[in-house]
Amino acid sequence: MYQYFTESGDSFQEAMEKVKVKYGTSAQVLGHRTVTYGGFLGFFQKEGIEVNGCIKHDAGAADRERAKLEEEKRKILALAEAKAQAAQVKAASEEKREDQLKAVLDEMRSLQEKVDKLPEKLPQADAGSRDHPTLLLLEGILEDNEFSPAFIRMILDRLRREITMDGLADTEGTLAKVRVWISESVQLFQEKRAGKPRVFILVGPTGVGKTTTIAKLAAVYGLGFGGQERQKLSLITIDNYRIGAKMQIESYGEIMGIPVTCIESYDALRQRIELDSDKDMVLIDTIGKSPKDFVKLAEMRQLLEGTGRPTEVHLAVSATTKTKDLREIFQQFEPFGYQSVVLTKLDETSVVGNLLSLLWEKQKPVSFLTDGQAVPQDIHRASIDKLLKPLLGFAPGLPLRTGKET
Ligand SMILES: Nc1nc2c(ncn2[C@@H]2O[C@H](COP(=O)(O)OP(=O)(O)O)[C@@H](O)[C@H]2O)c(=O)[nH]1
Ligand SMILES: [Mg+2]
Repeated sequence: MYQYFTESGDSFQEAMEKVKVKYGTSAQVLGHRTVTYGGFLGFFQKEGIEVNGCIKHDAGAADRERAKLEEEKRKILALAEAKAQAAQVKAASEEKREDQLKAVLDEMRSLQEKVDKLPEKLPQADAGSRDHPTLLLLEGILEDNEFSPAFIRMILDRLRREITMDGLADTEGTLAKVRVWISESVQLFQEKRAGKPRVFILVGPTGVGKTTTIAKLAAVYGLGFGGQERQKLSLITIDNYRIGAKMQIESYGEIMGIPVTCIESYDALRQRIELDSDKDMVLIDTIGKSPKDFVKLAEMRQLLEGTGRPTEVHLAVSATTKTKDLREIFQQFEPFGYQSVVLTKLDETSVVGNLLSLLWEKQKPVSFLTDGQAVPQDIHRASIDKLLKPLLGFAPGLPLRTGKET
């Protein structure tokens, strides 16, 4: 059960102080914004900061406290009775007995008041919410961005270890620091110049945009799109399932003036690579539809390594994939020894924490990002700025929550 609150002050610190005094340390701050308040008819208004958040009422803790008080009450009643009996036995003066009873009754009354007030009372903070408000704020922001629990733990542990209480009081500064740590967790793929032709194989689940990405890459490397030095290219596809797929890549090749070969056997692949020895780069589009394709892909990679060509395997994953499926895909394609990841369809999602968490967990660099269907403009070399741009809540003025309620 949550109770929501809004508090304002001249500064963020002042508003936070009010929150702490009013709601205690179990209050979780969800966001803040600049507001104008006070004044009369628009004059003498002040600019301040409004903080909003919620308090989680732990029903269990309230029940436990109530049970404890009931037990105490029972004990006191028993004690009162025993005292009353003892007083009678001793036949002490009437006055003294009354005094004793009065004291016991007062004690019981105050206890009863405590019990009555219980539902309005703030619950005991649990271990997590005893944390500094900035840590709670950050935890919420990271969760909103769908970072994995392991990633969030890594960031919070580092904050507890490296940032002092004074440091945490500077919320903006702490947010900026965490953004830097997130950026440091990302690895960018470094292209190596390791001989000719460079063999670039794109693997990945069906429908993530591999063929489209190969066409975009053909424009980048083959036509020098985006400032890249122009290279002599050859395109290969092993997608023989669909006539459409073959035509799709062939028509791109034709438009760009880049030769396209559709291979069906290892011999054909070996021959093609031999023939392409004058090329700077060979781009290979693949298909991963059935287990048979996977066997074929793994064997193809071995075969290519056998030719002594510098072979790079890149895994294409769609940014719209659910975390659980992403994990499975990363695992499933592990046997191909992919060195890098291409993130596709970034235009279709607003959260990237799940992707960033997995890349960090698997220690895989990112080579390219795609953010639309248009060939060739919707492809970009992976950069920290582009990857971190969708992050919510890390810059002033940006929304702090995705609007999702817990
Ligand atoms: N929104 C969006 N769609 C894309 C992107 N890349 C590819 N697509 C679309 O995804 C669909 C499948 O693409 P395709 O290249 O055939 O996928 P493949 O099966 O992996 O080869 C097509 O409709 C593409 O236009 C992207 O970056 N953003
Ligand atoms: Mg395809």
